[in-house]
Amino acid sequence: MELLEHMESLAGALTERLSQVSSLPELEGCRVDFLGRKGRLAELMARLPELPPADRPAFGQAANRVKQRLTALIEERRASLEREREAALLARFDPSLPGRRPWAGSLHPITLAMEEVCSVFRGMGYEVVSGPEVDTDFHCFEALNMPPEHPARDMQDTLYIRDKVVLRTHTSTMQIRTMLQRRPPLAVIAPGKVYRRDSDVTHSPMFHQIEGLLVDTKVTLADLRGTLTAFLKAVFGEKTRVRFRPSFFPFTEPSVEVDMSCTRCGGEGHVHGETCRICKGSGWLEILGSGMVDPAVFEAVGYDPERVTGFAFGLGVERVAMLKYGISDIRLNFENDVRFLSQFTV
Ligand code: FA5
Repeated sequence: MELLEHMESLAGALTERLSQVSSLPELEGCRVDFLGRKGRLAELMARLPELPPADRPAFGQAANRVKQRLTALIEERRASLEREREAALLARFDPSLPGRRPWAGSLHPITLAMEEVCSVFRGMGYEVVSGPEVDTDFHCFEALNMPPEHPARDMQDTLYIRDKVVLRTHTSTMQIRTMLQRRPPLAVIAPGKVYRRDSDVTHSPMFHQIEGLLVDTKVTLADLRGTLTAFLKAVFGEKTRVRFRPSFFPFTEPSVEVDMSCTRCGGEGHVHGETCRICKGSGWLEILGSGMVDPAVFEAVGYDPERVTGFAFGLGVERVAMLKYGISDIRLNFENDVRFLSQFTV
């Protein structure tokens, strides 16, 4: 039975081939050659009809045996190739190397600055409040002493949702919302996002403000000065100098803008003989707007301006973060580049 002998010889042929196989893809080629649908075993099986019927059962049994043997040989070689591959990988692995630290997220510089400002005011007894970013014309302008034709509305490039509904341009909306909900005395700060049509290295269309409002009887401009000076020294250091300049906001009278000594040159205006690039040589940086709450605002919320007085202020959080951490371009805050973000820690 020549066919049977031929088949029995397959194991020997495979053993010989396997001794030359040195990789898993080569082994797969070898398996296809011997055991594949058009492989050597299948070819012999296809010749079964050539045999006399009496010989066919023995041939079929032999074929099964050979198939098992070939499969076993291939699996044996596969196991040894896998062991070799693992050993090669382990040979390159140095268990004495220090491990890699898992990457951990960090708080965003804006969040850090916001937290710091809020914690200073919490320490002074202020309560943190929040309100909607989409707000009405009434809360954003009208109740803040900016009636429809008021020229001060042009000071801010407003994004409208629809008629009389805006993306708030400042957190001063929270002055109105707070006073409509509560009776004095009150002291709140309101951090949050605000929106304006504005975009360059120091202006972003979405940015963060923190509004402060304190209302009681007998609140004076001296209280405002003391509070804001203490706040700026707490955030930027005891040596920080603060100055107050007359300004204008429709919702405060008098209004004052607050400057602090430059964080880079310490108020000198120059660093190593060169003009300071942060304050442009003036030694001062504008940091927030503030003032005594205008009597017209008290009237809009039903407070008696004869009985209560108060002060309000609003500061840009990006400004605080940029000065505190030395960030030169406001847009870095919004690009989500972890190489930038991971530099800031508490
Ligand atoms: C206001 O928004 C007033 N509501 C502040 C205020 C509150 C005054 C209470 C009086 C009483 P102003 O438009 O100046 O004011 O904005 C305040 C701060 O927001 C600025 O000093 C600046 O730091 C920041 N700011 C303004 N526009 C942008 C912008 N496009 N991108 C980033 N920060 C900005």
